[in-house]
Amino acid sequence: MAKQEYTPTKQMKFTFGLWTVGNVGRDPFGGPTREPLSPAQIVDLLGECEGCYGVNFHDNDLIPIDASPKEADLIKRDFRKALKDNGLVVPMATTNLFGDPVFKDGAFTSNNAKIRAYAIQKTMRAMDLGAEFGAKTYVFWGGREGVETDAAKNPVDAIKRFREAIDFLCDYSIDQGYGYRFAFEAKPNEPRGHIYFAVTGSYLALIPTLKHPIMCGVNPEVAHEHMAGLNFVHQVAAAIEAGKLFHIDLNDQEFGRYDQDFRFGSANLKHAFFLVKLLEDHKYNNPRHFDAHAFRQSDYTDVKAFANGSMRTYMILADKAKKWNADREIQGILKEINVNDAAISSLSKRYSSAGAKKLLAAPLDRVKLATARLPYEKLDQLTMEVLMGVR
Ligand code: GCO
Ligand code: MN
Ligand code: MN
Repeated sequence: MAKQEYTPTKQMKFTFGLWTVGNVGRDPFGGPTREPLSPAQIVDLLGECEGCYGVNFHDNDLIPIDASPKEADLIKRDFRKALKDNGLVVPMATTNLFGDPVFKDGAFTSNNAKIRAYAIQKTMRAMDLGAEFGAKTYVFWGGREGVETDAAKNPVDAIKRFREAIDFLCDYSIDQGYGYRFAFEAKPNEPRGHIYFAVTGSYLALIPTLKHPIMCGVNPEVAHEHMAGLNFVHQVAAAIEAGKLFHIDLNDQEFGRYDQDFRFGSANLKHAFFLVKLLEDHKYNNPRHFDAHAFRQSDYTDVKAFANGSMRTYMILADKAKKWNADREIQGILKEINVNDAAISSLSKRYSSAGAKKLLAAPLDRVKLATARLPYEKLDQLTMEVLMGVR
């Protein structure tokens, strides 16, 4: 592949959040290392990153929580102009239900009915704001929906309260004709000691119990499942198989560490490769959102390198996935390990009592079956060689 073919294209729907490239480098131990940029300036920065498709926001990334209506109008005007000037869209919006002290013990799952109502009210307003800019995906990340001690909250009530809020907000979206699809984002901890709906699978189990399951899906994030020590690719596969992968947060994370939000592909390249291969093989066509931020040491020129690098890594891995799929030796091994037998499959694929009887009588020799070759060392080495660029 020629070098310029790694250049990202709009068709890839690469997006960044205002809070990602606009991150000022604050951490729990130190203040900002970068001057804050206005939303319009962040859009200008992304406009300089070739192939970037869009920008997402929390309500308060765009409009500060205490802004006057007049201030809000000015910010929106500048933001809208920057979007137009830079040819960027807003595919996703979300609510900040974690930053303000009112949410210190949760939003939709708070023990206080007034705080739960305020969280729903704030989300309705944030949905109005997202719709104003054309967002069609609405993300729910329950950053404060959890506990440090289970003495504080009933975890069964928490699920019921969360469901109640989502059912209400689905109806609000329908009522307003917004056409949103809701995408739930799981995280096991940080900032809470324990967050409810800890993994993507928790939301996949919740969705069929909602009032409007069709409009609800998931927004898995690499780092969140890796924080829990899980295989992210398998979580995403479950979402794809259920038809629920509405959005994805791409970043990276060392296993067992704090929430690092590293540039996509920068920590676990092999996992990133299998993730990209999974998305590309299944023709994933929703936004590919980089929910990460540049190192605290970076200046804004380096932040652009971070944004360009995120997209470029994805493009390179997509090319590697193509190479893997086209590799004859790899395909030969896949053929060898995938043993097909139409006659036996016709008995085991769908139940019938006659078929079951035949299957019971089938001569399946376990000792012989166990001798089939599984050359996975070879297959994995070939995979690594594709990744290392020598094949
Ligand atoms: C995090 C989360 C957030 C969410 C965002 C959108 O770990 O802080 O990933 O960045 O993705 O709030 O809902
Ligand atoms: Mn995160
Ligand atoms: Mn995220």
